[in-house]
Amino acid sequence: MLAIVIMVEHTLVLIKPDGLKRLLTGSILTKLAGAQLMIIGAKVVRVDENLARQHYRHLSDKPFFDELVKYITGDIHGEEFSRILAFVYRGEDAIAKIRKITGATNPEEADPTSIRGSFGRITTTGVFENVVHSSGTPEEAEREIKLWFQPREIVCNIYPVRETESGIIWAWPDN
Ligand code: IDP
Ligand code: MG
Repeated sequence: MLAIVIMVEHTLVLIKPDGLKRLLTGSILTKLAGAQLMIIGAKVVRVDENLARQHYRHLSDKPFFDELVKYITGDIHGEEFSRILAFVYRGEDAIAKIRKITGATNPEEADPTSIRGSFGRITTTGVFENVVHSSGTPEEAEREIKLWFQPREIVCNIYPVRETESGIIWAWPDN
């Protein structure tokens, strides 16, 4: 008998400050809906420098890192747009499906029908303002989801939790 294994995955999507400033939320969510996944977490977040540095810690040795932190905290786009929309998507093959719709990191190399290919740009300071973030691997997704969301903010139980005096937290935060 042939067994078919369906890999249900979770992935973090962020709409970055440029996406919000340019009123792209509706267009982005419409493109993401093409993946036919389920949204199980959603919120608006004011990103401080600590969260930005944690999120992009794998890039801390890059020459563009400080500009990247300014971009994600909204420093470049002004106080009103110092925020990000964060989503957790769930479903079969979710990571690859969302990455395809997101497009390549460099907006000039991204498929023109992808989100980054349609809406991204490279600033004069060299930052790839590519409108959205999406997790690249299951390990990255788990680290990022635990960084951006508390267990109670997600409507499914996706990772082990533990109870403390101050509430329910991730059992093994990996940040
Ligand atoms: P990803 O967002 O496609 O996963 P990463 O390598 O994880 O790509 O980089 C995170 C973010 O850092 C990118 O989305 C982009 O905003 C910025 N970035 C990455 N590489 C460069 C670069 O070479 N120049 C300028 N910005 C970059
Ligand atoms: Mg990445």
